[in-house]
Amino acid sequence: MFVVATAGHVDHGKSTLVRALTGMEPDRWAEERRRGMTIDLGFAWTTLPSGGTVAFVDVPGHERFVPNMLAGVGPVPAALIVVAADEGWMPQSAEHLAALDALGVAYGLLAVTRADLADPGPATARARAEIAETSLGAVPAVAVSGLTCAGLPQLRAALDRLAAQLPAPVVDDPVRLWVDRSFTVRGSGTVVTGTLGAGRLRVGDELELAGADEPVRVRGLHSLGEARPEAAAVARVAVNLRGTPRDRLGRGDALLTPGRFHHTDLVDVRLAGDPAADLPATLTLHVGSAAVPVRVRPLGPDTVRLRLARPLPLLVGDRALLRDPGRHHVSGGVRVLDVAPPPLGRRGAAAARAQVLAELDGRPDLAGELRRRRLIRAGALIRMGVPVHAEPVAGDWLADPAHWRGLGERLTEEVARHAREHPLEPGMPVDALRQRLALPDRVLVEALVRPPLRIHAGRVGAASANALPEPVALAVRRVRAEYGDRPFRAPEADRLVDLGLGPREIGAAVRAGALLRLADNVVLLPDALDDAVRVLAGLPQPFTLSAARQALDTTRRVAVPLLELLDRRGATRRLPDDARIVVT
Ligand SMILES: Nc1nc2c(ncn2[C@@H]2O[C@H](COP(=O)(O)OP(=O)(O)OP(=O)(O)O)[C@@H](O)[C@H]2O)c(=O)[nH]1
Ligand SMILES: [Mg+2]
Repeated sequence: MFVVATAGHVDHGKSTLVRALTGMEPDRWAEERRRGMTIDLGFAWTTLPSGGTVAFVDVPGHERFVPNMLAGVGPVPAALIVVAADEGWMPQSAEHLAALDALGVAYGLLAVTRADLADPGPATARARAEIAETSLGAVPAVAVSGLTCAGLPQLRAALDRLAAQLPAPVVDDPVRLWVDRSFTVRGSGTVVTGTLGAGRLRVGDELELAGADEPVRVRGLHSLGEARPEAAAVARVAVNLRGTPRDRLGRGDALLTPGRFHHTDLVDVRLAGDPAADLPATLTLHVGSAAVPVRVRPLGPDTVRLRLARPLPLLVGDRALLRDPGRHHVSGGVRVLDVAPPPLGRRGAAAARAQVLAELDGRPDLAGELRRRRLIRAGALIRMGVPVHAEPVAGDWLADPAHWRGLGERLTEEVARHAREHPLEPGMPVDALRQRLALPDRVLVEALVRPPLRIHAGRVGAASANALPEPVALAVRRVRAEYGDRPFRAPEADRLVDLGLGPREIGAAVRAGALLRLADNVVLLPDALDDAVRVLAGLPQPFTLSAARQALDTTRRVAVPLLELLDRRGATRRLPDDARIVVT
């Protein structure tokens, strides 16, 4: 299927032509038929000579209904421009064409209607000249009469050729279905319709609806008036939503593949064509089927920041148009450059931002995004419309390579500085590092730690065992030299002071495994435990505290806590009479 929107001045014969081509009535409302004028969008379809299907979105031509017209053409990439032979080029011919141009519509056909009433030549020449200046370029023209049906076979053939030119839809893309109509069907509930330009919908799918906390579920699907289990782009679809009240959504809302779109009320855009230095401060932004008031803040010569009155699911590269509803004037097309732009707080920030924007063209650019954002989750980029084809540095975090290298260097410096300032601590706490480097997630700190640094017990420090601060390491070496051959003699309190081993130093040495603490101010070298078990095993079993003290050649000050530690570790067992045995 391919979808074409009509365009053209009021009464030039758009609906008559659609009716003649399809046999269906595009003017759905009684009021439209009574007044002979289209007010809102109409939908009709027919089979072409090739066997393919064309669906029409028929738009109103009256200037009052231009917003409805824009909701119809927004999501549709091809246009059937209708000009009456007897009236020729008229104001809404021009305004509709300006809208198509602003949206960058590149595929179209010209039908010069009412050719039974006047020579179609002049109207055709003028219209083709006007159209040639726009994104549509040179388009084929067919003279027709909706009354006599003259020219309809040629128009059908031309539609077939147009269909063949259209780029193939991307059916793997996420769905963003702009709602153009919503209504209630008795017994089924809420139904919305739209033009599915990309992706695929299935009955049972869960979709996201902006502003709704809960996902909505596809209960039924219709396309071309028939129920279907699935519909792939391009298609006109009617979606029945389970359990969604009718007042929850309407024209301008979008049904989305969950998690794939960023809802934003702030975008930086490039103005197409003649950038208007005198752009009004408030305009209406039309994108998809949505129309949202925006405040315009000029940045560069052809770039502006738009503050939207409500958030929309926009992507980098989206085309939209700005219109001044008061003046009935399409101010121009825009291309979305950034859907999550930085705030402009500081002086000079706007000028700096303008320079950044000057480099952007609306094509998603991963390397550029990383350079500008430095650190961002892959999911956030995907939701902006930037495909991610880079390895995360940690979790789903992506980093600009230069920034990441810089962070690694800063981490090393911070750890070294921390070690100098807190020589007795076994490294810098991961969370302190995270704050210091202003990182949003501790997995990033963990990923930045490289040998010889390592993470141990929530701290980042040197990996080697001699990670002990030098004064403590020296003191431990002296203990070893002095007590190596009397391993169960612990230095007395005053000796510890001489050695420079206060409680904090002892704590550091114990954490590093360089000393063994039996009690306050009672420390041994760490191999003493195994040695003690060996000596005690050589005693007649069971043995008394006093026998142990003698065998170990030590004092009660050491022997009591040492045996208690051995008990706790299960190396010795204390019997009811206070004697012990070595557990083998
Ligand atoms: N003689 C003649 N009359 C036509 C032809 N096409 C349309 N008309 C008449 O022109 C009038 C307007 O036609 P519509 O098809 O309603 O025009 P429209 O472009 O859909 O108008 P809006 O939707 O209001 O913008 C009607 O009275 C039609 O009968 C044609 O090819 N020949
Ligand atoms: Mg009409």
